[in-house]
Amino acid sequence: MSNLRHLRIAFLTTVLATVFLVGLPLPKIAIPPKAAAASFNLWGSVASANGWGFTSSTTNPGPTITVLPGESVTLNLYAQDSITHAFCVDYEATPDYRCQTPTEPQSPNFSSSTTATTYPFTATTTPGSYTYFCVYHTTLMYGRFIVLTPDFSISSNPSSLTLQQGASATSTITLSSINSFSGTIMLGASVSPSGVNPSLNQTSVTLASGASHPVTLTVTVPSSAALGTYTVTVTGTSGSLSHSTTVTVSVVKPDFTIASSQSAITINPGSSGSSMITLTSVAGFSGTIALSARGSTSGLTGTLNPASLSLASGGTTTSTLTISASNTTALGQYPLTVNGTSGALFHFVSITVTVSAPTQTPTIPIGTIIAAGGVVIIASVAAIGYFVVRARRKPP
Ligand SMILES: [Cu+2]
Repeated sequence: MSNLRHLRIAFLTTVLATVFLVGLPLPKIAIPPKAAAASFNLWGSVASANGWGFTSSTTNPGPTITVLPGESVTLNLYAQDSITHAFCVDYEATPDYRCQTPTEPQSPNFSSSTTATTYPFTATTTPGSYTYFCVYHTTLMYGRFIVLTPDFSISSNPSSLTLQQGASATSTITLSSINSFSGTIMLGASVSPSGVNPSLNQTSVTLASGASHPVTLTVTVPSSAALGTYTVTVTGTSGSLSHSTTVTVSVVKPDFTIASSQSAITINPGSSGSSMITLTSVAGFSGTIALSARGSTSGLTGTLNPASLSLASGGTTTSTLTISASNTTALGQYPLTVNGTSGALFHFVSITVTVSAPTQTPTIPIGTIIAAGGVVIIASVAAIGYFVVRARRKPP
């Protein structure tokens, strides 16, 4: 009985612990960026062709080896000519072709054309363009050894903002490490011409090697700001490195546009045609727009259905324009204007209306009339002849 009770307690404890652990968010484990590592196969030769190669085909100077500062480099060394060589990087600005170990990395001797001699070393942390060479065949076997300069990039998304007076919006500024850059970047924002206010949620960012970091730029437009275009520049500085990105800010008045699906329409006197009128909100406009149509002659009328529309911010709405010409409208071309009014805002669109005579039924060509007449005559003669013959045959 006591055993069963213990089991029950153990079971409940396990269930409770599981429920508790599952409910907890997973701990966020920061994974450090993988240390940069590079591997090269390198062949050396002084027999048929002097120099070095990433394949058994060698040249002098050899191929350029490019690495990151402090990178772990592994060389798989082969002697294409089976002669003894040794690889070294000369870190002097002007190479002296002497390997000053341990500051200058020197590989073991290698002489096999089939089995690689593996040589791992760590590249200098000082960026620059250096020379590698064979310890035994110096100027017959050398090449460029480049240690890239760490840097960072800065970019904005979106790179342009359209705002009305009194509004604000954000753009994401992204800082990214290039060539194993790590360090602190100081950030600043400026605007030209002055009038809108940029602000950053961080003024310094510490980047790890290979990492990216977003910063939020908020642009606030005072209600008194002049309409126009402003350029916000965000500059990041780290030591001697400096990069910037821009965000273009357009300050506009809320407004609307008016358009017609047809710019020209042809109708007959006494009939009608139609076109679709489209209203579009610009820069956050919202409100009621009254529509009216006016023809340049009394015989032409335009009616809109609906004649009053409410337009939402960022929206589009349509109304059907019906154009009618009276029976007495003189033939010709007339402009017809559709006006849209909302408070002090006014826009219009013009449509060219052509009032033309209805198309006539085509007249029958004279040849057809003559031919038809001929058929009638022949048929009549034949009919008369038939009755005459029949009358004669019949006995009285
Ligand atoms: Cu050599």
